[in-house]
Amino acid sequence: MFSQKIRRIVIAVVACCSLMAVGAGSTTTKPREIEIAAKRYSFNPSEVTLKKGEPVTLVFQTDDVTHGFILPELKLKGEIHKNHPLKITVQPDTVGTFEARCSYFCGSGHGGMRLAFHVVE
Ligand SMILES: [Cu+2]
Repeated sequence: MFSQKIRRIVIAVVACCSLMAVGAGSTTTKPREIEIAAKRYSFNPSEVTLKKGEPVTLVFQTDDVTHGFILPELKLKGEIHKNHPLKITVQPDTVGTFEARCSYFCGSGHGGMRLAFHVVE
């Protein structure tokens, strides 16, 4: 029983050290970033291709008014404020084309603000 307890402690220490090793190398595993500019009344780029299973950070910025972003199929949403980039990390697990839209009323052309996501194998 005593040795079992020691074994557990050893396993805990090894697990802890391997987590630290992963943490130390995290700069190489940082998700790829895709910058997307939102402005009245479009997203630029208007189409983004993601790879299934690959984590990617979407960085939204605006220089005019507040915009929003919603993509129900990938359970993503947020508000994009001037001088405050919106960062959303996504790891899509479904292949297909999904259409995101602006979710914050930003003016007369708001309804036309669309952004297509193509998730490929
Ligand atoms: Cu809008």
